[in-house]
Amino acid sequence: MTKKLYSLFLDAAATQTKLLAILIDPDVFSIEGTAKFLQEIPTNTTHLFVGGSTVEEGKTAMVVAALKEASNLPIVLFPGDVSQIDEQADGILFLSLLSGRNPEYLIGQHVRAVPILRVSNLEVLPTAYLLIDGGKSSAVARVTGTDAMLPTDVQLIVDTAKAGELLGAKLIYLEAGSGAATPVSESIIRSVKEEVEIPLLVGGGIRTLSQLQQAYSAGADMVIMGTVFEEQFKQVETDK
Ligand code: 1GP
Repeated sequence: MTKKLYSLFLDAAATQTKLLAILIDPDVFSIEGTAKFLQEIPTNTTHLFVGGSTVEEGKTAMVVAALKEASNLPIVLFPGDVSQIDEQADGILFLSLLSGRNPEYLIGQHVRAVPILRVSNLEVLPTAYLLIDGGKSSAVARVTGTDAMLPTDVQLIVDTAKAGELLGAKLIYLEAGSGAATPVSESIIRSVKEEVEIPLLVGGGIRTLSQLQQAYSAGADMVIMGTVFEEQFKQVETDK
């Protein structure tokens, strides 16, 4: 890849080109099915994200290696913790969970990541990460011991995202939680977009084309989809 990941985000935002990341959770991904999985995802996929709230040690490296081998798409780590950092990827979302007040996920894991990041070529993307209640208990809330923000607290969500930008985050990620019953609402996306200038990522519970388009038209620069393709692929495999 000649262009750096972050400049691709900025270019896309400037030209209104919408980005689509498919999230692969190494814990449930079948490495043998990599090529087939990549055929099943949308042709307009721009990024592969790899990560999960809890992933068996060593599994991320195997999945990233298999994806690198089979695809030219940029691979971005979306790690639940420091054990999921793998330097074969192109970049890493350096997530600070600003919706919560657990120091471990605000700064603790980050400090522990530095010895690894210092000697890797991963492009680090500082990301303000906000968990917003998606109508279902989420792994992020469970693992981090934090509460999701209430979707009705729009001003608090906007202020939190803005605080992230002022602290130096380069991306904002609005997360409803993997498999959420309700994705982040258009009004939340629109309100955050009006306030922040950095690229806006939205994920959690987005399953249909119309939900995807709604997120884009409300102002998401990138949408992240995981569960729907995980399930579709399992179905394809079962039907064989
Ligand atoms: C989860 O935002 C991502 O971290 C994707 O969510 O699995 O619900 O698509 P889904």
